[in-house]
Amino acid sequence: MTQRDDTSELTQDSDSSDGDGFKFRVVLLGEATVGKTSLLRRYTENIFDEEYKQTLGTTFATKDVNVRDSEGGVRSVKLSVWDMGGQSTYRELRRQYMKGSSAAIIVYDVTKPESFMAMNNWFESFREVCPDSPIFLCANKIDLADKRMVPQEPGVMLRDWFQSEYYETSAKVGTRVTDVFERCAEVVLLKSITERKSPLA
Ligand SMILES: Nc1nc2c(ncn2[C@@H]2O[C@H](COP(=O)(O)OP(=O)(O)O)[C@@H](O)[C@H]2O)c(=O)[nH]1
Ligand SMILES: [Mg+2]
Repeated sequence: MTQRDDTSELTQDSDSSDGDGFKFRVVLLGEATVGKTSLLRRYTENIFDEEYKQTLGTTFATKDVNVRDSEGGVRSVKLSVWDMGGQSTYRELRRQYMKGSSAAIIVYDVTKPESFMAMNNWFESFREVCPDSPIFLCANKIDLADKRMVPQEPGVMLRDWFQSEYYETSAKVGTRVTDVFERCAEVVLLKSITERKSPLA
């Protein structure tokens, strides 16, 4: 896992490609303690830590994903997934962090209704900065079935409202974690190829 604690080069890390390789920036959003860092570590390192360590500064991890394109060829996609820490309360920092993102994964904790209630704020602040980038919702911590407070229905409503995709995940057990990131890589790749074939400008 590559980690970096400063945000000075954020915009240089945006959607770009060299040769056959595609590189995309994806941001993790959502309230503190919903499991953003845990989802990223489960995906990139396949580990889980019960102990909560607040994310200080902004970090990212990269991972190469092989994605099948619409012609049946396999493309290598480098995802750099950004994980923002507690400074997300500063609006300007948050905007800098989101700028140039090809997609967002917005996470809530199914045991914490307030994290679900905050989803619209995250959605709107992302949409302001990235009007066309796809969004993926993670209803996380589904392993805590007996503590679950937010059922599937409101999650599906949010999916329709945001025109996003919805995943019920557990960073602890690993449920659907790879699916979210790989589907995200696929969607951003296909979108990028389509836009390149028919540039709007
Ligand atoms: N049971 C359970 N705990 C989780 C899950 N994901 C994260 N946690 C725990 O929730 C706490 C906060 O997780 P963290 O990834 O640091 O949240 P962040 O603030 O959104 O980055 C930690 O104690 C994690 O161990 C999950 O899927 N299931
Ligand atoms: Mg964190």
